[in-house]
Amino acid sequence: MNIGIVCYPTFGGSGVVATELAKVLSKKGHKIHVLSYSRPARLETLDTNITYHEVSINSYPLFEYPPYALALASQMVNLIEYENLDLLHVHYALPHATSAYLAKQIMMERGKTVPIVTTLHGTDITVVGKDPSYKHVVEFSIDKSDGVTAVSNYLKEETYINFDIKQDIKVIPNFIDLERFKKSNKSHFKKAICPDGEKVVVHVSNFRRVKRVPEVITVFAKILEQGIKAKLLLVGDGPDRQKAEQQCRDLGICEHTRFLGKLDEVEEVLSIADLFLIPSGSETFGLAALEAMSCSVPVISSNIGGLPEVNIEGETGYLCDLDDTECMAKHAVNILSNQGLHDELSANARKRAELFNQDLVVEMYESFYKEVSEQAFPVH
Ligand code: GMT
Repeated sequence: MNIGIVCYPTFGGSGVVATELAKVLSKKGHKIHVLSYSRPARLETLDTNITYHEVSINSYPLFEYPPYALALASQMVNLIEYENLDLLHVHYALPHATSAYLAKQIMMERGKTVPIVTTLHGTDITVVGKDPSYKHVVEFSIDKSDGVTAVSNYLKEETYINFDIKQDIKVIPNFIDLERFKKSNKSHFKKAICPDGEKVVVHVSNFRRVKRVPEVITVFAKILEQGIKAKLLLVGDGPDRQKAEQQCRDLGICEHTRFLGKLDEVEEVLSIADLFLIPSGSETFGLAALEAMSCSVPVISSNIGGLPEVNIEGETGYLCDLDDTECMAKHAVNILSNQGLHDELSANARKRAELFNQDLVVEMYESFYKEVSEQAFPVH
């Protein structure tokens, strides 16, 4: 198929999922056109089946707010018309689903139509989408898509609770490249970071408030208080980084904590991890947890959103109430001081990650594309 994929380019989960989907579909022989306002972080290498198109948005003295959604719709029209798209798949409802609806209407006036698939990822529903300033448009645009997917059962339910949507929503979870995300031998790295054989606790996020980075530091301080020799590696960057660094200084635990910044090869850090912490305040799926589990790392998470669909209590790790750092620290100490328990959880974590194998999940997208196309253009 000739597929257009629209996404945000930043380090957020929706951009990662969209880009990885583009790469797998291209390997399977589909022609992919990725449309974004800058090159997505994971679309770094040349791929003959993937063409990247940038939305150019010119400013004008009258525009205090340049109309990105319109420039995007106009570029979508170009792609549908000149690249002969069979289907347009937009990731994150706002404004992508709205621009896609507009592009489709324009094309219908020209006698051509193309099915639109919208994938709901997270804050497009749980935060921004239900904000009264956007709600009506988001609701309308999702409902007008020809096919809608959500990354977890939780997100599907949230969408029905918050919006008046008649469309069926198909749950297609996040997926993982099991070959890339697997525990590999990084003993040199481990020795350099942990010269005294300390345990390694890892957190990966964009350091927004929702990720609860200060709570990660609090849990880690409690782990140290219990006499566990450990290092905390924090991967990523964002608004809460300075606050977290200050917290480390205040707690006097800087020598045990390393802020590694944004990293592409997260799997290298996960390969030396003994435990992954994800205490998020909202998480529709938790791709970062899946990446850790795929590298055989037990996970301690909050029990909110879609996380219980990924991390299974007592099997792949533990889940605690939001902000219950005591509970998280208690389980962390237990895992880090009991090798048998650790080994069992890590084997289970990898096994569970295998259920989200990218080959299986991308096939789900392909069948959904087929289904949506057949509904849009029934064969008589
Ligand atoms: O909504 C966000 O905060 C960012 C969002 C995205 O679209 O980049 O991340 C979400 O999508 C990921 C991929 O589907 C999920 O794994 C994340 O759980 C989800 N983040 C949140 O819900 C906070």
